[in-house]
Amino acid sequence: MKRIVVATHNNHKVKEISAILNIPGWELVPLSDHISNTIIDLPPENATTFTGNARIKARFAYDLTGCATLADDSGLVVDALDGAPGVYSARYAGEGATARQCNEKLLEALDGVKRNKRTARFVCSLIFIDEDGTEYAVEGTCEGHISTTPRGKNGFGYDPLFVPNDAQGNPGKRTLAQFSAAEKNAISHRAVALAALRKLAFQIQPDERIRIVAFDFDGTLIDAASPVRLVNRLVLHDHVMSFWVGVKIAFWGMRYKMGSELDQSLPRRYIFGSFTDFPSTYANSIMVSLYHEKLRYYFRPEALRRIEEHKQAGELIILVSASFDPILKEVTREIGADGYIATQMEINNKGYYTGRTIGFPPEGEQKLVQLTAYADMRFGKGNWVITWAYGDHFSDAPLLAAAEHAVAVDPCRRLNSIAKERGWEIMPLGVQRVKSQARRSLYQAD
Ligand code: ITT
Repeated sequence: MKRIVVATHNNHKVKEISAILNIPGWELVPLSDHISNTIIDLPPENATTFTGNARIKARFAYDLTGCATLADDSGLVVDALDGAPGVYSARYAGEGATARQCNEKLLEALDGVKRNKRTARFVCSLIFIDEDGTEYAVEGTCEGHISTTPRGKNGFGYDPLFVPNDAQGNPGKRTLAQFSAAEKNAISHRAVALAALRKLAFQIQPDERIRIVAFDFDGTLIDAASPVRLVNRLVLHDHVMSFWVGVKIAFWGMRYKMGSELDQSLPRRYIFGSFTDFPSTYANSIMVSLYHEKLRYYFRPEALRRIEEHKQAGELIILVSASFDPILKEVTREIGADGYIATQMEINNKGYYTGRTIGFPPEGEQKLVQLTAYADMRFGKGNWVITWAYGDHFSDAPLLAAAEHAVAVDPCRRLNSIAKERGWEIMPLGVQRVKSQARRSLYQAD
């Protein structure tokens, strides 16, 4: 993934920008994280325009890092105050003032001003500097008015006082702090500016829906079942699980692969049952090393090839797997996927796994339910579509059915017949299997 360094110290901005921008193949990294967790002072913002200030921040970060850089300068422009606080929005009530103090000062300044004279707009100027130094400047606004009392707890800065107009341009009712994050990200000045940037610098049209490719992990992206491999390791290597429990789960794994209707919580219960005696950090390190020492050698080359093709076509890769969070996090990082959904296990306040899951694990119909919730939150309702879905087991069928193109990868017998019936693509049984020696050679370059 290529990096866009975001030149800001405002974490709210980073959150909003990350939720909106989503450029396939690029990741956003705050400047302080890029420079190994050091807080770097940004230069003084002494320009008189939003664009001028955004350019000061962007140039500074670009000169410092040599990476593609994005800077946002934004603020509130109130008509009755001749455009104040404007470029001084962050320090309207003095250097280092809190958002609450700025809001109080604004209410005082507008004391006695009638509702129809309280019109205002948020402005966001963005400067994006590409890796080769090319600069792109865009701006977005959000029209509304200033309410007479602060309302709502979401967002930041002047959100509790700013009431955006409704879709018809009439005065709205709720303040931005009463909007959910997704609602704000659909209409804000930052969203408008970022949509313009997506078009200008990345040629992505504003009305184009985000195209998601959903990939199951076990049996689909890899030619193995990670819970079964984990059990293997816990029995033979870490000696924290008894041999007979191991045999029981191996047998379960064989029947699962053949497509039997089975209780999917069984391996999870045994695995996390054996983790309850030591801290979750240790359990996580076992899962991470299992990935690096074993699982990554079982990637199906054809699946990796498909992923690269989807990335080239500008689609986002989201892994959806009932396997465990620490494993999926590693996979996502290594293959440069754009996100993942995995089983989250509960950790108690002493830092030990309790053996219970947080919410439902993403298996069966839950895969589609959770992917929908994730995408609605990240991209906004109606802004995305599942173009392709890949799975190997009949329990993946609801997810596959929701995609424009479904692919049954080396499928169990039941998924094989569902796929034939519905005309889904079938990646043939066994064809993608590579001897483990050959698999290793795939990674010799690492
Ligand atoms: P950086 O300079 O580090 O990016 P900052 O918060 O100082 O962070 P600005 O100089 O751009 O950023 O000041 C923007 C101020 O305008 C910000 O502190 C808020 O008070 C206000 N503001 C900007 N966008 C806003 C939004 O979406 N909602 C509420 N207030 C906003």
